[in-house]
Amino acid sequence: MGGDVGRSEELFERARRVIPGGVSSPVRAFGGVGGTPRFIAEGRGAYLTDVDGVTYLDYVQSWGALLFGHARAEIVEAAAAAARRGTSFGASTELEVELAERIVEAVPSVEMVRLVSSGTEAVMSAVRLARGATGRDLVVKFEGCYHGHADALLAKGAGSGVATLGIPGSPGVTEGAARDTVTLPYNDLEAVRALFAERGSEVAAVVVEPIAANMGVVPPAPGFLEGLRELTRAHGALLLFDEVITGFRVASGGAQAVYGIEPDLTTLGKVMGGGFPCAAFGGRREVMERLAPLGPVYQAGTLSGNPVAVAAGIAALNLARELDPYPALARTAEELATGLAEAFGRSGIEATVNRERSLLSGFFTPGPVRNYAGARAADHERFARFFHHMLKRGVYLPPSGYEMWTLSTEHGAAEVERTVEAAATFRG
Ligand code: HOZ
Repeated sequence: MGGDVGRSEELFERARRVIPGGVSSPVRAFGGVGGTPRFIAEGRGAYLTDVDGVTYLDYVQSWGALLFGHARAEIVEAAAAAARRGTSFGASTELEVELAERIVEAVPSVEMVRLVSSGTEAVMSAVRLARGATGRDLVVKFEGCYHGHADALLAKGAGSGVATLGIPGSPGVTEGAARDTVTLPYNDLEAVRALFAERGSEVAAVVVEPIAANMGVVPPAPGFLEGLRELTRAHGALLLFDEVITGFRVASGGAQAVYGIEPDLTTLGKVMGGGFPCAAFGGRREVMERLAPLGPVYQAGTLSGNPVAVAAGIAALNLARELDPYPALARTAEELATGLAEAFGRSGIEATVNRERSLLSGFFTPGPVRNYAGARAADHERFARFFHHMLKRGVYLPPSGYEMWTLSTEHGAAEVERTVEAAATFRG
């Protein structure tokens, strides 16, 4: 059960002297919920243990990177074996060819893929490629979606930590970058139609999370993704699905396989790296062939295709292929979502639990939550109280009402029951 935080407090104080805010990534600082961020000593399956020896049921799972829970033996062994053969070569390996082949085989629209080290890098590079391939500058994105922290994608309203901190954008993003980015409301196809009617010939790419998961979870409205596909095609713009979260999490083929829509470009990360820094962007051959060294669009990286990360990624994708965990994950998410909604209902707490496949999150609002305005209208102070209520009962939720709750294959009936029981005693 949540209790002593002495060692975490000590470490946080020490960290703040040498790391801005004491963290390597902003949301981890608990700014959205207050209190002391837990410093983690180790993880096993669905559980984390912090440096004070307290064990928590973990719904962060490295922000979606872990599909098979913490320290899954097959993944750890694959990475360790690769590391013993050398940790980085800066040259091609058989393993990276294998991972690329596995991605091309699994993700319907991807004919060629380039490996990189993070989701941010993947989307940033895919946007440059889209601009290079179309000869256009404008990028359209959606409020509350998060595509990493590259300038073009941070401008004018992003989700995740930017939403948690309640900041409109970021100093340091140039006016030029902001000018070349248009942000529209998620699920508002009419707004996209109007933008294309006015500036269609300027649009290089529409970038979208096919299931939004950085403003809490917001599923696409029926027809929204289909409409984006039609509009981009009609106007010679590229459609970029950011599947860093959904790729290999909602299905092996990602959200595009679930909805039957083929984007021109796709970005992947998180699950495909098995918990290591490994990400990718891919798409239609003729677009990908514009990349250096074949084409003029430049992109590179010393640690791209790193053999340890790639070995871990292949092990994760092997598990996904062998176990086909997706139907069970979606069922677990459904049970959890239903249990939470009933618990809040019994306590008279106004809440909306959004779920799509295995992705879910709760909002303290009667809802419905269909876009960022809806997510913002939720009671985030109540979420902060709920977060600490759960933490005290040993359940570690993402420390922000703008983040999804992540399930792994190690979350089963016992974990759902424990979570719902803890939520049932929350009084607001
Ligand atoms: N942007 C990530 C959540 N959507 C947070 C990454 C982290 O803090 O590790």
